[in-house]
Amino acid sequence: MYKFKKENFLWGGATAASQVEGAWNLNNKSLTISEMRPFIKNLDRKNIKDVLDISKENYLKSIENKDNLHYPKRFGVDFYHRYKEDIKLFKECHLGIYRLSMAWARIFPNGDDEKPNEAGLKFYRDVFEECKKNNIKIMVTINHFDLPYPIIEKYGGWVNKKVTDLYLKYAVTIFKEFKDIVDYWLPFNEINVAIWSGVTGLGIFREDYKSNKLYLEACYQGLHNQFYAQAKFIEEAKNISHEAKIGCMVANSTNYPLNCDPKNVRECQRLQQIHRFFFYDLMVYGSYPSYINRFFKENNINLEIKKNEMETIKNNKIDFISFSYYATGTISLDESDKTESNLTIAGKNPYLKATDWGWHIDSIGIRITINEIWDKYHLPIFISENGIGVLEKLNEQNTIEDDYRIDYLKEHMIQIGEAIEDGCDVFGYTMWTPIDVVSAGTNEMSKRYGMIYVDYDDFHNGTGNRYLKKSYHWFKKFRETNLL
Ligand code: BGP
Repeated sequence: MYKFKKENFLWGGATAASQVEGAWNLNNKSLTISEMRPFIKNLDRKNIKDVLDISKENYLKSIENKDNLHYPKRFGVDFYHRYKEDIKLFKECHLGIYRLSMAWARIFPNGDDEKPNEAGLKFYRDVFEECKKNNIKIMVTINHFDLPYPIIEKYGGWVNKKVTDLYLKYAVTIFKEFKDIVDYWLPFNEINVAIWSGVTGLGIFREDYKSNKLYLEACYQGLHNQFYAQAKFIEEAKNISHEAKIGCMVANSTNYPLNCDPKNVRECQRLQQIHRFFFYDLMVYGSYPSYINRFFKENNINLEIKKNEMETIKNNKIDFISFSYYATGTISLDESDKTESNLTIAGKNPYLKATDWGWHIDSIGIRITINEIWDKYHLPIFISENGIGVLEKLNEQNTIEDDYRIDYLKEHMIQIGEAIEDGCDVFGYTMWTPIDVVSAGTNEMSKRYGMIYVDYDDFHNGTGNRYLKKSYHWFKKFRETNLL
């Protein structure tokens, strides 16, 4: 038995609006980019390129949906109508914090509306009040992969600096409205995903650019605009309330060199800088690090970066670091076996087992990652996503004996405990996810992460009823005893 020693540690769960809410066109909400990706039958789970790289034409076809395809994120798990029941279940297993995202499209459906949509504000106020009634703290992700489509149609996504203004209007509106009830804020989910999927993170279509170079340039420009938007939001929020706690969120794709050949070690270092550390470095130190400037130069990437934007970035830094951690991969310059890994492709690791989606299971990696991030940045750390996706079916007792999930969570939680003993300041953890949700990457309902089972299939057939898995009872007991 392992005793988790840190007191007042925040244990909780995370979800995202487009993966749980449903009610995609109710009460004035507009369509979002995540609701324009269809469910793909006969999907190759170990190669999800086709799902991620759907064409602009297919995105646009979804608007009229003449082909009658199923768009899972339009339905989620109906949290919009069932949130009271879900929050009650969260409370009963002692979740102390709930990380959820707000849908921009519920608050400013067209992006440039003059006034916020009252129905959208009311929905989130009701949800937040329900959390507080149940003694659950709240962390809000302001934007989690669901840019309203009208903003893409009219402005072309984040490559356009005008979107920064629209975002600020939205972010500052909800901050003013909810600053007294929300405990922590994350301006963007997995900000680095933009470099793997411009459409997901930035609303930028590959087809709109004549070459790879121009597309890459647009993605980095969009990212710069997000860095500035985040810093400007921090500035405005702190002017309204000094107390505001605002962090970043990065998809922490830790990779190891495949072996000790220095060529591979160096390549691993280079890619980790570009894919991971660049984001933390910029958001913690407030300037573009030298290695990314070299990368821009070598790839002929020219960005429009204004002096006042860099000043704002320099002067308004994050209070804490948060990241998602699911899996690790390997890097090698030689041709090596590849596998899927949270929205990216990674080299295989012969020492690790993998899930049905090819994601390596690596609990020690979370301790390594926390130590690395703490040593480099010395800012408090919050693990904002961690969990395991599995194919599951209810048994005759209407439950699931998900010992593999208990093992996964337990091993990762022990390693977090060890990282804290190493001296790292980690203050909380929200598992992905307390309840089954639609998958961000593959749009499947059947890729289940929850401790609570939801009775919907990939086509949203089912009662939507909630059932408790074995892990739910295990987690509840852990919260009562601190024993793992
Ligand atoms: C992260 C996202 C989440 C979540 C998770 C699991 O990238 O922030 O939204 O879904 O990954 O990914 P998936 O749903 O593709 O298994």
